[in-house]
Amino acid sequence: MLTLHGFAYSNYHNMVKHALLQKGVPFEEHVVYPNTPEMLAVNPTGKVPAMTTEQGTCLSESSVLLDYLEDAYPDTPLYPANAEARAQVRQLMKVAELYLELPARRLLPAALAKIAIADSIKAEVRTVLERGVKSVRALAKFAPYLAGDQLTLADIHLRYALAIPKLVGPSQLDFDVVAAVDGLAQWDAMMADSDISRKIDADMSANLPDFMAYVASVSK
Ligand SMILES: N[C@@H](CCC(=O)N[C@@H](CS)C(=O)NCC(=O)O)C(=O)O
Repeated sequence: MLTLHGFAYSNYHNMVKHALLQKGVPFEEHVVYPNTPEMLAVNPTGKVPAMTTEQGTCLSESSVLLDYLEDAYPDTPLYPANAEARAQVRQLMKVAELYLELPARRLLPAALAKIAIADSIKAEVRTVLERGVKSVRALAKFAPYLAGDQLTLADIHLRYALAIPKLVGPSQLDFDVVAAVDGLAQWDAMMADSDISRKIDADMSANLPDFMAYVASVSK
């Protein structure tokens, strides 16, 4: 059986877990934290998530894992069949990662461990987030899903890419990224209202004490 390595508080882990559940692919979860010997044994970067395929190959990088699942388990596709529409889904995913998730992540130490961050860095992060917000405004169709009437990987990716901007935006920048895009709050509520999202959110809450212990152990 396929194994997903990581932990339930990780938004990147949850993107892949959501896709696995959506596609109905059987898998087991191996709880492991970043940069530990166990994680490094399955992913040389030490980052979460990684996957061991049914054939025993170790793979990492969430976008690679998502594409692998589409290739290896084509039933219940999460990309549209049409090449342009697929590219638009990938464009939304890339925008969410580069201009929302990654910049917001720079403020995570401030939000989680109360580590001081320079105002100049906060200003840089805000500029990039504004680019992301403008792009989502332009690209998302909300019909009712991001790319039209079918749920795609863009929806799954953005749901979890928004986790960090939602956490750090209001607390560190006084900037509510979700409220800044018309329709995004309604889409976010729609995405939360599924058995899969509820399971992932419940697993995430249950993992919080262990995750905070991990954060405390690496912040020493
Ligand atoms: N580009 C990676 C990013 C994964 C990532 O940043 N994961 C976080 C957990 S949510 C992590 O492992 N952080 C530890 C570190 O950066 O050392 C992917 O898409 O899988």
